[in-house]
Amino acid sequence: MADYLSSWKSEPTYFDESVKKKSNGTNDYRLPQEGKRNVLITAALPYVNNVPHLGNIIGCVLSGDVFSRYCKIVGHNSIYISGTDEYGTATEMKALKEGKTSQEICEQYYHLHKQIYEWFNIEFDNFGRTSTENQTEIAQDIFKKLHANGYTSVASLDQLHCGKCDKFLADRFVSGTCPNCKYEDARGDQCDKCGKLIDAVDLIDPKCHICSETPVVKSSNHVFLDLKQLSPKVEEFINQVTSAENSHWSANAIAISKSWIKSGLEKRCITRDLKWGTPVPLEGFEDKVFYVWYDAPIGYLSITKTLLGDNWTKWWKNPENVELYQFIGKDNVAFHAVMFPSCELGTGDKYTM
Ligand code: B3M
Ligand code: ZN
Repeated sequence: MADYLSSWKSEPTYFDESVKKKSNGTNDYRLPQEGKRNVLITAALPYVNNVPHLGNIIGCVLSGDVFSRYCKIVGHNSIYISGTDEYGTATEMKALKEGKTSQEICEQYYHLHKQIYEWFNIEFDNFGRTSTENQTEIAQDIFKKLHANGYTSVASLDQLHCGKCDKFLADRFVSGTCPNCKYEDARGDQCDKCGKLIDAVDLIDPKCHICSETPVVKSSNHVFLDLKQLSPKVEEFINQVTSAENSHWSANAIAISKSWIKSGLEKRCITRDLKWGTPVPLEGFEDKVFYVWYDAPIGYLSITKTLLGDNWTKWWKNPENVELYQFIGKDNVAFHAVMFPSCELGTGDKYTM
């Protein structure tokens, strides 16, 4: 990996420099302006645990870049935001495999991602990361408002626990035989052979992925987001955006989000028994973090804050004057079009959506 990194000749960290120059410490760099079209553009945040491949670049980063360059050329006022998605089991697993800490993995791969996009001359206004203070602040603020407004609940959940590692085995930390197709190396969240989503406690002959011991079922408390209660609000939002004359949602995005609404939203667990993630600001949850998919879309907001300081809200809490364009893959539609908007609406704050 070190060789791979040092073989990148592109010297200057080009957008850091430009950000420094333009912002000049005044935080007035590219804020929405009255009388202009203010266009906020995001590209899905790639997981930090892998080397980016052409699929990542073609899938959304390059399309977003083309659109952002177009906006700038025609004189719209726009910023283009992305960064690495750094929390969750994917990072913890990689760290275990490489004998490093999660922080070290993020440090290494964040720079690798950044350099590769620079090499492709992708012109972000900021390519940031999710493991920051700004992320904690905004993710906790949104959660506290959801909690205060009665959109969360706490319930006990059965999970596999490894006595030897003293660890609840979330998602990829456990493997066993798939209860559906009997494939012997199914993961705790999904079977790679038959593709079925799995509840880890249903695995046959489960084994801890770290030490190979047999885990036992143990229950612990988790926070759930009450999507059912939020469903009318999010349905109204989806209908309103997709029926607007200037709607730009893809046919895929419309079909996927409407089918989620149609089949009915259920409450979803938004916490995990992991160490690497945004802390949950609730008594009794000191050992848990937010689920990576609760956290990830908030990355767009926190990465904007890293660029603009408190002025981030001028883009993200300004629906009257800002148009938001998000470039994402089709696997990420439900999270961007249903789950995250539900969280935003549940806070009662006015977000740019
Ligand atoms: N990291 C999944 C992916 O890379 C996820 C996207 C987050 S976007 C907020 O496909
Ligand atoms: Zn174990």
